[in-house]
Formats: sequence, C-alpha cells, structure tokens
Amino acid sequence: MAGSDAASPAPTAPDTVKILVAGGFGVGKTTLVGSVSEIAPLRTEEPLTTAGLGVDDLAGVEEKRATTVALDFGRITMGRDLVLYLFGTPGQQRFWFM
Ligand SMILES: Nc1nc2c(ncn2[C@@H]2O[C@H](COP(=O)(O)OP(=O)(O)O)[C@@H](O)[C@H]2O)c(=O)[nH]1
Ligand SMILES: [Mg+2]
Repeated sequence: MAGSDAASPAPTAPDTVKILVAGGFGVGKTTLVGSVSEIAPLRTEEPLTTAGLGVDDLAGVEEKRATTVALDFGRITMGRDLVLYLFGTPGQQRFWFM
C-alpha cells in the first residue's frame, strides 16, 4: 500500500502552548525564562541608566543592571506531543500596552 504504513503513522506536529510571563519590574521574569528554557533564550536587555532613577524601583534588586525593553522568549519541549513557548514581558508601567 503506497504512501502509508500502519506500524509507523506519519509524524504529526506537536501541540504548542504559549505562556505569558508577566509581572512588575525586577520580580524575576527574565531570570525565570532563561532558567527553564531548553534553548538559549532570546533576550532584549538594555542597561539601566540615570533616566530610570526615581522611575524604576530597584528596592530589593539593587544589583539589577539591565531591563527588558521588548520581550524574553524561551522554549520547553514536553515529550513528543507538546511544546511550551515562554514569552516574558517588560515590567514597567510604560510598557503595559505590550
Ligand atoms: N533571590 C532571588 N533573586 C532572584 C530570583 N530570580 C531573579 N532574581 C534576581 O532578581 C533580579 C530580577 O531580575 P530580572 O530577571 O531581570 O527581572 P524582570 O524585570 O522581572 O525580568 C535579578 O537581579 C536576579 O538576579 C530568585 O528566584 N531569587
Ligand atoms: Mg525582564
């Protein structure tokens, strides 16, 4: 029977789920996506500058040196049938439209 084989059905694409990681500035969104992703995460970090003084609250994250300006992206494969796509947002109110 040409074109099919009951013992090895044609492979199907895995289901995909998009997970949005949202939250305030410095809560750990970028760290989370980068920690659990199986691929090198896409990052859009830019250095914090004096323009953020009094705007971006560094209380509790005094060592933070950069901030996400567009998105984080990572991927987790859950077996053969499911792939998770992780999207991290910027945290500041000025980026809430995203
Ligand atoms: N104590 C602690 N610090 C963390 C944890 N995750 C991230 N951090 C730190 O908290 C800050 C969070 O930064 P980042 O991941 O850029 O936060 P984002 O603004 O939410 O993306 C960084 O300085 C991290 O080193 C955590 O699970 N525990
Ligand atoms: Mg971030």
